[in-house]
Amino acid sequence: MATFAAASAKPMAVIDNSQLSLCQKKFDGLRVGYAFAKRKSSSSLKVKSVSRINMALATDVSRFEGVTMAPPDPILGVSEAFKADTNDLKLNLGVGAYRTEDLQPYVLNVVKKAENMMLEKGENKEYLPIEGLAAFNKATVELLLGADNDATKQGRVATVQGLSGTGSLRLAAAFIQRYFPGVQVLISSPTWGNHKNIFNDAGVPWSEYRYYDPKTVGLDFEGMIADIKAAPSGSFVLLHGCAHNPTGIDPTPEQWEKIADVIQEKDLTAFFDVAYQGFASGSLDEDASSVRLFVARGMEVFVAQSYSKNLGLYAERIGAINVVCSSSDAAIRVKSQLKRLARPMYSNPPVHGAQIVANVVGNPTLFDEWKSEMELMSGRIKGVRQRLYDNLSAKDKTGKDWSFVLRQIGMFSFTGLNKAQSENMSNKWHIYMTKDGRISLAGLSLSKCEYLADAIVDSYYNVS
Ligand code: PGU
Repeated sequence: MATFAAASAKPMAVIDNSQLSLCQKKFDGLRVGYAFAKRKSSSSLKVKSVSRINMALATDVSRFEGVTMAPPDPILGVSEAFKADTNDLKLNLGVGAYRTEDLQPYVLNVVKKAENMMLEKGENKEYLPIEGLAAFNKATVELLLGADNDATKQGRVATVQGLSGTGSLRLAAAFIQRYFPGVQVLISSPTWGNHKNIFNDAGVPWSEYRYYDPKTVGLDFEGMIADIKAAPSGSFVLLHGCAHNPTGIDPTPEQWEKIADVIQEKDLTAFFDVAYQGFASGSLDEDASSVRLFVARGMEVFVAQSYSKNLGLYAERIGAINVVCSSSDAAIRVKSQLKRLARPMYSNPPVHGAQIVANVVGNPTLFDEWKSEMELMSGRIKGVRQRLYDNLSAKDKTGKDWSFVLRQIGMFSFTGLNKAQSENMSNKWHIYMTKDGRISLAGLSLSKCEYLADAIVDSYYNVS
């Protein structure tokens, strides 16, 4: 009774302990007060007292006492900290979201045009089928594998529209958990932080393969191959299709061939996460070459796609999960099960982003315009990369080689700053970044490069 007594001294006088414990057995938490009040209001207890009891129970005793405070998200939480900072110098290099040179969010012109087309057509807001918008699913698989791909023509690809990259990965993880229980997924060390959450929550065991070599600030290819070779046969291997997050280091085409060899020899299955198609090289086709190489070999693969970055549709939550199978029969069955998993999770996906993608990819004029806009975005990032490198080289009088900044690709640079140094960047310089030392160059402007270089050099040399 201690908790109830603490809630209010006065009303306790009218409740007898045995009555309450009886109630507690039947009803837990807040329902105790409600049920007790209902019963008592028809008998001896005064309504006034009852309502006070209810108040006491409802306000002071929570069913959620055992719920602990979750830590802020390591990536999205950075934006919250940035917003709370009132200093004019502040810079948000946390989340991988494209900004203009004025550091403003950017809505692509092709997206605006596609939305106008949708308005003119008077598109409705009916439910989509569970697998998503047919025109989107056709466009997305063609963008990924190429228009004339054999796997698509033979009906061997199960494509289901997903809630952007994250939702598509999560759906595939649920599929793995259901059909391959206990089978592990190998993920790169390091990787995008949410990968671990996704597999943890889906109940899929995971382990890491070596990827980043801090000594060379490059790919630990030997380590990667050795770890993949050592995986139990049947395991899934999560690979970043291009623009590896957070390192910005991708395997070369020759290395991709060797990775495919090992995966094939060891009877493993590749699971590609393609969140940056077009952002690594500026070319949609070139950035899909890793996936296309595996598919051309006839290998079965999972591919999660996202349109958050390349079409700037972050908030529309549009993406897809594709499972390339060795037969059309398998693809039909796999798709049916993906739909079955999606139905109780979110029923069916949102339509707006799907229509935008279908209109852009499916319209040759808009498609060409999109490619130019993407070159513009990736070109701006390459520009700030170069400027940052120039500034770092000029500011750092020790002669340290900062050329890794130029070799890394995509939205990010993996600076090599440790947790304490990254914290110094935020606390002293008001530059917000993830604690693993990653900065998003998509959130940097040419004019801020010098300030950033000062902050990096200070943090690198003056904080251990
Ligand atoms: N996969 C990778 C490798 C990613 O980097 C991201 C986004 C996603 C999937 C999922 O993106 P969707 O928006 O769900 O399509 N990573 C960004 C965005 C912030 C976040 O963590 O979600 C990032 O800054 O790392």
